[in-house]
Order: sequence, then structure tokens, then C-alpha cells
Amino acid sequence: MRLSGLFLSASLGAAATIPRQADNGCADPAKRVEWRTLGADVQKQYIDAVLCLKTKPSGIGLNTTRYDDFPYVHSHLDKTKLAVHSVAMFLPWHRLFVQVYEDSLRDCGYTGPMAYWDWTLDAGDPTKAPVWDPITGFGGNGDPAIDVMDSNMKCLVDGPLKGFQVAYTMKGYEPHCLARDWNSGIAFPGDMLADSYNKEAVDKVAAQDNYKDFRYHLEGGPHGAIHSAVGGDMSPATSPNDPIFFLHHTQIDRLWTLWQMEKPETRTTDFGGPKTQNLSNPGEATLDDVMPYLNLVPDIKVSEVMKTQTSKLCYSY
Ligand SMILES: [Cu+2]
Repeated sequence: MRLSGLFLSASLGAAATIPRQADNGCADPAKRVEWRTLGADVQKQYIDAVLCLKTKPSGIGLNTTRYDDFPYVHSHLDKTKLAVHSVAMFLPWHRLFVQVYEDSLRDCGYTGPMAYWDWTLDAGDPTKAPVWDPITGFGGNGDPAIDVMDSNMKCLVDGPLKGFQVAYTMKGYEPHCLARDWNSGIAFPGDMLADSYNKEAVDKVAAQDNYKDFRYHLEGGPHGAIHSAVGGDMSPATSPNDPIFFLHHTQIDRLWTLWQMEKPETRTTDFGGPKTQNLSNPGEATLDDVMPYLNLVPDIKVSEVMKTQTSKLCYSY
């Protein structure tokens, strides 16, 4: 997005009469990588950029920070009729959401690759995943002794995000410390619902041969299991409160992209399923459906983000 924007404005004068060509805006796609391959220096730069977002003003006119724009928008859409979960546009909506976050990290000085968390690599013992590292990662579980909100809000005790203040809960503006509450992680160390996002589970999702079923199983399976397993701020619709959200959703986008790339001819245009959360009359989604972002970025048609290497998006895995 960022690169294409610069490209367009820089070339506008000279190229105004040249007819638009299809997808020529991505000559050099940025490769996204797994978190543990970044190395300690780049990992620190990434987390420093996250902390920097908490010092920048809102880009959508709120009284809270740029970071808080993400949980705000994400949770407000589901409160309205513009649901972006349990509907067909779940995957394309989050694809662009993650891209906007990446652009914001870049505004805060991050120059490394966009990173994903491949939780299949940690399914043997998710509590030991490198993303939880107290020095180079996002810190681990919340402390059960710190339960400020009296409802699974167990704040972090270590790591660079210790004391990270987030602004929103499902009730609205309710500043609180970032919390995690690993599901079964204490009672059954190493479990954390890993059967729902190990390699076997992901292979089953990837074996679906149409978008409608693929989205359904990916969202309800591994995607939902990670939100539940991490718990705390990762459970409600304000889940972008936890920066791990974006590594999780980059992995979700990666699985969709890899699935699309298996049969790019058909799967980069394969889209469908429920248009709304109205169970009795959901309607059928189409590529022309417009995705709402509440001014985070201009609303955009699903069809514009079906591919990751175009003038709108420009990355690979
Ligand atoms: Cu979401």
C-alpha cells in the first residue's frame, strides 16, 4: 500500500496519460518471515515500533493512541451490522487490517520483515514458543495474582510489554494493563488447545477445496483456538489489544495465501459464504462487497485484496 502510494504520486505528472495496467505495482514483493527467524536485533526493533505506536496520536480522531485505533476499529465493527467475523470477508478484511498495521509499524521506524507466528511449530508445548520470550519476545502468561479487572485480566509480569496499557474493552474506554490468561496453560502445562492448531489440524483445513469451507474451518478451528488459548485481552473482539494478535493474523493470512497459491488460477478469485452474521438470512457474499474500516483506511472491495502481489498489496511468504 505504502509503496504503491508513493509510486503513484511520484509518477502522476508524467504517467497521467498512460493507460492503467493490471497489477504492475508489485515488482519486488516483501517477504514475510516467521518471528523466530528475525534474530534478536530485529525482534527488538519490531517491539520498539509497537511501543512507539502507543506514543503516536490516533489516526482516526480518537483521544487514544495510534495503537488503540486497531482494537477500537476491530471491536466496533462487530458491535454494528458490519460484522467481519463468522462471515466470508473474515480473511480479506484481516488481510488489509494487518497491512495497515505493518504500514503503521514502518511509520514508527520498523525496517525489518513483517513477521508471523507459525504456531504449528510450537504445538508440542505452546508455553515454550519463542514469541513469549521475556527478553526478545512479547512476554508470557499473565500473573494470576494480578487480576485488576476481576475477569481474566491477568497482567503481564515480564518482557518489554510489562505495563503496556491498552485503552478499550468491549464496554468501551477502559484503560488497563495488557492481560493474558493461558487457557489450560497452568492446569495442564503445555496443552493450550494445541490439538486445534498443530500441523495435523492445519493440514485438514488446507485440504478444503473451496473458499467457503476453507474460511469456515480456518476461522473456527486454528484461528479461534489461538485467541482462546492465549486468553485475557486476546479473547474478546478487542483482541488487537495484544500485539501477538498481528503475528497470529499474519499466520492466518499466510495459510490463506499458501492455499491460494496451490491453485492460483481459481483460488485467487474463489470467494463466498455468509455475507452477514444473520443466521436465518445471511445473504451470499460476493467479490464486489465493500469492506468497512471506519476510516482506518478507505473502505475497499473484497476483489482488491484477493491477491497479495498487486498495486494494492505487495508481499509474499
Ligand atoms: Cu478479528
